[in-house]
Amino acid sequence: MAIQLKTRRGFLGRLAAAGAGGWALKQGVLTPPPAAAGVPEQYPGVGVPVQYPDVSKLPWHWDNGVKVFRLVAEPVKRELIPGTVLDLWGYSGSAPGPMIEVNEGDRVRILFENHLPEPTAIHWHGLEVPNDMDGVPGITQPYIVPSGRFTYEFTLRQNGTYFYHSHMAMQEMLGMIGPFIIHPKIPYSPAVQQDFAIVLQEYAVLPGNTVPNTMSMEYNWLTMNGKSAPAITPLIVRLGDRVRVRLMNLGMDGHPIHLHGMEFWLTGTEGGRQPVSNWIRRNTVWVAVAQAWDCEFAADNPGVWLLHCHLPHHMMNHMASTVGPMTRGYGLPANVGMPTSMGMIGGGSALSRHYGASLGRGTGLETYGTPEANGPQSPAERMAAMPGMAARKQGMQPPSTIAPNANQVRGFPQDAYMESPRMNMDSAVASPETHGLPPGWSGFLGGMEMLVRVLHPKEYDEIQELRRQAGREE
Ligand SMILES: [Cu+2]
Repeated sequence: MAIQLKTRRGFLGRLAAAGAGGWALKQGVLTPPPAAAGVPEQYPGVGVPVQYPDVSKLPWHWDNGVKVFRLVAEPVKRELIPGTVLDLWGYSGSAPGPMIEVNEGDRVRILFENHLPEPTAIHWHGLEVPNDMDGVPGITQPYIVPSGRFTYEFTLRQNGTYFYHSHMAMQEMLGMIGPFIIHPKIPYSPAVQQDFAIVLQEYAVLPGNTVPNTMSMEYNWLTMNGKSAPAITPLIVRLGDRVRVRLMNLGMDGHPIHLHGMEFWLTGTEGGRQPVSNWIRRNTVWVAVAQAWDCEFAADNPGVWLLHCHLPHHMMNHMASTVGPMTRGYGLPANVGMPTSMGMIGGGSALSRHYGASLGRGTGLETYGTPEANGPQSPAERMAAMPGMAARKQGMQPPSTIAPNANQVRGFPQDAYMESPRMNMDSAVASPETHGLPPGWSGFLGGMEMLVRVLHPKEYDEIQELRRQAGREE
C-alpha cells in the first residue's frame, strides 16, 4: 500500500483499483487539479473526503503550485437550535469556521483578512510552520488591525487532525476556531469509508442575551459543529463501514465524548496519526482543551446510537433539561430586584429564553424542602412560554409518569417527565439525516449529543437519495 504515486493517472488508477472510483471526482478537495507546467506534482492525498456536518469547507484555487485560500475573521450569527441565534465571531461566515482540507506535502497560502472591530491573528494549532507564520500577535507577527490583511504561507509536513484559531483568548471563546485536516501521503490502514470532523465548543449566554459572556467559567450552551442538540445533524453510516470521527476541542472544559453501541480505537491525536502499538480501545475519550482525537470504529451494530459528551450539564440547552427541576419550577428573569432574583416571585417558564435561570443558579427550588411551592404549570401555560416548540400530547406522554406521592420525596424532581407534554422540535430540525427517527426523538436530546445512525444498506441508500435531492454533500 505504501507506494508513492507521483502522477495523476497513477492516483486515479489506484482509486479505481481500490473500488472507490466515484467519490474522488465528486469532491473538489481530493481530486488534484492539473498542476501548472513545470511545477512538481503534488502528493495527491489519500482517503475519503472528511464530512463536516452543519458547516462548510473553505474553497481554494491553484496559483502556480500553491493552494490558495481566502479566510475572513468576522462577526457571524449562528442558530444553535431553531429560534436561538447567537452573535458570535467566526471565520468566513460561520463559527466554527470552515474546514481547510488539504494534503500532506501541499504548499498552502492563506490570504487572511480581519473584518473584526479589533486586532487579531490566526494560529495554526500544532502545525510545524516557520516561526513568522505561527500567528502569535506581538511575538511572531504584528497585530492584524481592523480591515488589515496578512498572508500566511507554508508547506505541510504533517498529516492528521489539526485546527486553526485566533490567538486572542477571548476571541476564541466567541467561536474563532476551525478544522485544518491534512490527508496523509501514505494511506492510513485500515481505510475508512466515512470520515467526520466535529468541533466542540461552549458558550455562556445569560438570559435574554445573544452575545456569550466570554468571562464566564460556566457554560450553558454546548455545541458540536456550532449546533446544539437536537439541531446537530446525525452522522449517517452504512452497516459494515469503518468510520473515523475526528474530535477537536477549543473551550474551557474537557468533554468526555462517549459512543454507544460500539467501541472505538483511538488512532490519532492532535499530534497526528499514532502507531498501531499506541492505539487504545475505548468507548469514551476525554477531549481536553486544545486536543484532537481520531476515533475509529467498525459500524457493525445497526441502530440509532448516541455520540455525546457525558458531563450531565453538557447534555442540556441553557442548563435546562427538558425534564427535571427546571421544567417544574419557574424561571427567574435577569436584571431584576432582589425579591424576584431570590425566587420569591415566579414568572415564565424556566425553559424560556428570557426566564431561564442564570446559568443554572437560583432555580427557585430549595434542595432541602419539598418542591410544592413551585407547583407545576399548566400545559397551556408552559406551551405559551415556549414559542416555536411543538408538543405531542398523544402517544408521547402517559398521564402519570410520576408517583402519586412524588412531591413527598425529597430530591424530586430530577428527571421526571412531568405533567406537561414533553417538548420536541422534530419538524423544526427535520433533515434527510433525521428521516425515519421515532416521533418525538428531538425532545430527548440537548447540548453536545449527536446521533450516529448505523443503517442497513437499503435505509442508507434512501437517506443518501434524500440528501442528494436536498443538495447536500454526500
Ligand atoms: Cu462536555
